[in-house]
Amino acid sequence: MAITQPRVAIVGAGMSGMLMGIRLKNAGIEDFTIHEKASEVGGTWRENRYPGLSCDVPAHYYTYTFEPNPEWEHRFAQGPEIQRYMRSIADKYDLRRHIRFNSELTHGRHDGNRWHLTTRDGATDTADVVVAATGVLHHPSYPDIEGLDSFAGDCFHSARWPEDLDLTGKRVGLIGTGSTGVQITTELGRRGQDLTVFQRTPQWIFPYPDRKYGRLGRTLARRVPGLMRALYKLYQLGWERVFSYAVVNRNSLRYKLIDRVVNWNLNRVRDPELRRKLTPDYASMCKRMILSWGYYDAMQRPNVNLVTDDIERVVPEGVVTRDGKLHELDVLVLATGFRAHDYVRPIELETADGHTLSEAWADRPHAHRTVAVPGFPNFFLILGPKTPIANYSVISIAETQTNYIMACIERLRRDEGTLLTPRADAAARLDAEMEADMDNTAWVTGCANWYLDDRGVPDTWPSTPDDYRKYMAAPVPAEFELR
Ligand code: N01
Repeated sequence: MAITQPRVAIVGAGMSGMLMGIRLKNAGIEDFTIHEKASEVGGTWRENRYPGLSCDVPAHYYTYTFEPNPEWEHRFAQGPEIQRYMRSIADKYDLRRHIRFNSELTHGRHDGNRWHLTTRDGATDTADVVVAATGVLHHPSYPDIEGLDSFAGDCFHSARWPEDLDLTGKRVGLIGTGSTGVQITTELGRRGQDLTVFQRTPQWIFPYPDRKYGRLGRTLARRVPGLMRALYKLYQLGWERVFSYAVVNRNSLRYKLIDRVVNWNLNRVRDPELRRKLTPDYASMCKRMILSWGYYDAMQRPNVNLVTDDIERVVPEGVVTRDGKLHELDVLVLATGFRAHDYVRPIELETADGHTLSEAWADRPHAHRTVAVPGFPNFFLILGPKTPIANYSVISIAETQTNYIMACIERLRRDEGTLLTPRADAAARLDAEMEADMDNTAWVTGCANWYLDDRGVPDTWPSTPDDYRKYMAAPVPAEFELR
């Protein structure tokens, strides 16, 4: 017996959850619910609203391939623009009637036939197939700094920026110099804000200029849709054949070229002492490459102060560094990143024989071809373990993954059997092959970065997006058990 009309539950109404909903609709499956813990779609673009928020992947490439957007206003779209795009997708594809807002899933149990899901407020749902689209950079990572709770002013994580915060006349402290910290610094620096940046590790910065798309450009894009397809291809080629190729081939000419550019960029910092403080002591691209045209300019402004002494503790008045200096502040921003390896957790999944996902992932999260987990039938992840996630469009990667998941669902609709589970031996073999390929990547050249798991092995795809698309072209029947 097959499941001709499966009921599907999707977790999360961000970019990838909505994409999954569209894929189901295209396949004629209307019986699905998207559980969204918040009250609006958009995921990361709904949650983040810090000053300077933008996407460092060009907008015309950070777009669903089937939904080019002539309304982009910047080469690197700003957060609100992307959120508008996400909302328009929900409306255009009539997804809202499938979304249960304020529905935070906490638990899923498979009874041998179907998944039984429970939400935080006790509501339930039942599904043949569950797809987790919960994002990667989602759970804020808070620093373990003595006295942090004692700070008298506003203190918050970058992903929890208060909606009505007025920074006029305030002394702002910022901990963290990742992509987020760099974007905040660039924007607040430009605005003339009194800003103290606490840097633990300097970053390599690739200078790529933003560009405003005026009315004429947007009209042209509306009238000539081929233009948007051409821009998608152009940026895809640039980002995937240069950045993504270089990061996994660190002996390549392309890597050396990028290395020269970031060194040239650093040398634009005029003050030798400031330049010294901003000079990383690790290879370029070891941490995720940061693209910014204005960061060093902001750093050189008189209203921006760079502190490289270690933070000793936080006190009500501000931050005390190891040299004993108190940096007095009114606002403290924690741009300290995310727990990138949690994936679908803390949602707990339990199989019919009582095994949990926490147990299966006790050593580390792992997945079959990044999207399915041995032992967990009819369960799929988008942007799961070892997903390619570097300097390219994660929308493009999610498109590849949702095609693969749809092919698995089509198998359930067509073939004899109702439970599809990846074989543990196939998953382990492929995982080992991926890990053996990490040596040539820049991520393992001796810096701390969020790709690395507890063993120091990158939890990401070790090759190019093109290779990933080939790897995910179609499910291999022998790698799954269908019962
Ligand atoms: O986080 P991060 P992020 N004391 O983990 C520092 C995506 N993103 O939010 O380097 C002092 O990169 C930490 O220092 P160190 C993008 O994929 C995309 O910036 O560990 N400092 C580091 O400087 C990105 O890569 C866009 O020594 C502490 C910083 O905090 C990912 O999100 C925009 C500390 C954390 O950097 C994460 O970026 C923004 C402590 N105790 C983000 N703990 C796009 O444009 C941590 N740090 C698509």
